Amino acid sequence: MRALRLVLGDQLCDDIAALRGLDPAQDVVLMLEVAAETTYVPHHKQKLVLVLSAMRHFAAELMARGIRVDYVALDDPANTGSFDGEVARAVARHRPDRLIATFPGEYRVLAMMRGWQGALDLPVEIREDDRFFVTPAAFAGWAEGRRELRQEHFYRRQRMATGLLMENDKPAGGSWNFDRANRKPWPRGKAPPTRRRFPPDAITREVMALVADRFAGHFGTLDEFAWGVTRADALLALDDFIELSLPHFGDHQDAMLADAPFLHHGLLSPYLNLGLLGPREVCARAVSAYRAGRAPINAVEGFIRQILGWREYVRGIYWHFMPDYAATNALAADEPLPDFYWSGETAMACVADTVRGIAATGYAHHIQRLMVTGNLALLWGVRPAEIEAWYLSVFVDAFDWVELPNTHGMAIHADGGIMTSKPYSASGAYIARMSNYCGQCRYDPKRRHGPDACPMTTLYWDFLARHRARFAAHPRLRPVMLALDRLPAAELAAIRTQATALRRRGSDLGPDDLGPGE
Ligand code: FAD
Ligand code: DLZ
Ligand code: SF4
Repeated sequence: MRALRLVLGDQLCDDIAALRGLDPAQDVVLMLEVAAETTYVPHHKQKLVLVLSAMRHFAAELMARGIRVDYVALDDPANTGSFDGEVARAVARHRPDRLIATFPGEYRVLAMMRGWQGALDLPVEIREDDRFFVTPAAFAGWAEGRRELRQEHFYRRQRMATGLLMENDKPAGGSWNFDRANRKPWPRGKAPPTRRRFPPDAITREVMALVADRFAGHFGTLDEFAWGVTRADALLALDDFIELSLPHFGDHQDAMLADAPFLHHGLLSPYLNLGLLGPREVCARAVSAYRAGRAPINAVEGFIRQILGWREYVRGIYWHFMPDYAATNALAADEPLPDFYWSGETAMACVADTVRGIAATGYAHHIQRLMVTGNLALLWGVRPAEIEAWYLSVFVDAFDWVELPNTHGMAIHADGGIMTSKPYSASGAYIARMSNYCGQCRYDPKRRHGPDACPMTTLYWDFLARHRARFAAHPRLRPVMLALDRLPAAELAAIRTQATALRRRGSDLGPDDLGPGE
């Protein structure tokens, strides 16, 4: 046996760097289900099923092609429960002359990998993860010497570098960004689309039984599990998006609709992040739809920007600034995460519906993540590590490299503006504009204080007041700061008292609002 080739749970693609040059006659592929990875945060049950079932399907596909796979299952009695322990056992079993891995998606795992060469007395090759358009080194080259980093600049450069949606060196459609056309709420009375889902097969059902038994206390339910778990499924999901939803993606990208977790978004992040789809092929399909006249420019540009712009930018930020990045807390946020993030027990209709949807599916779309749960955590002042652990747990697509910058930087501004220049703070007025939640809520999004005041609105004005000094000079926040200054002192005092009471209670619900026995 010569090379032992490690494939992690989010590296499930035939062309992953660690498999390149594989000699089926001599090499062994190593795949590890380990307890430490399943429990270091209380992952949603559907995330566990997705990752483990996709790993099992991928291993079976490799084996069917005559490749030797050493697959350590979670319930193997000899399983030591960690990557360190299982890599060491596999090296003792196979006595390879080298270990080949692909650059992982977490700083924590990279630190482990870097220890293996010394600990195992074996050459360890960590290959670049070239599924991404931009390497960490190339991002560092771009970031070097810039006064500030902004996604829009990075994105334009990537458009030029890749030629995606470019016509004679000019952006297709005459503009780099069509966001202004992309802020329409969901039309009143229009039913949400029926998106393609994937009924569990025998392997998935077996993993569901394992997860139900072993991880019963984890967040979320399994009844509606219907994520694809193979490349073939992921390709069908991509077809579904391109044909059914891409044409509407732009218009309704920011819209939220109660009881409808799936609108016209991609629903592709689980597949992209696991390796079942590649970002290049996904972008190519979207551009082909545009060229064929099957999707408008505002939709296709908006979608390409998410993948070529935001996805690559957040990964660049992660590897450029870790490990120090995670420890920053620019807004000195120090409140515990309210329980309703897990229970959904709140009278805030927007939050309750979002948490309910996540529990049932492991998914929420970007605006729910940013402007409902993220905005509330920002305004509430939740400790960064607690809200980050929540995001890493509850979404089926959550891996550290993408979850952390989105939460720490974009949502709660804990990085002090490294990733985005200003916080995405908003009052209930934004949610009222972009959703039908407020009509079903006991609160009034316009009220800043008093029994009917929307907690988002109360906390928004309190947030502006608390951070007035930091944000007063920001050009885009100047109008709201002026509005803050115009609030009568007594009203601002009432708002701040109410915000403090919410935080002290840890919920919008008082003891009288909870049902019997609670
Ligand atoms: P679409 O809206 O259809 O977008 C298409 C694709 O673009 C997505 O599949 C995704 O791969 C990519 N994309 C879009 N926005 C982003 C972004 N901001 N960062 C990175 N990629 C992006 N995305 C994750 O993949 N994993 C996470 O753990 C994650 N955590 C987030 C936490 C917060 C607080 C916020 C605000 C955003 C987070 N995102 C995360 C980004 C984004 O919300 C999801 O990628 C998106 O909602 C996935 O659904 P979709 O495939 O339907 O996306
Ligand atoms: C998220 C996850 C889970 C739940 N389980 C496993 C596992 O058993 N084996 C594995 O290889 N990977 C798992 N992962 C993904 C890892 O936690 C981690 O995010 C990636 O290895 C980083 O590249
Ligand atoms: Fe959310 Fe406030 Fe609207 Fe209620 S009124 S749904 S809490 S934004």
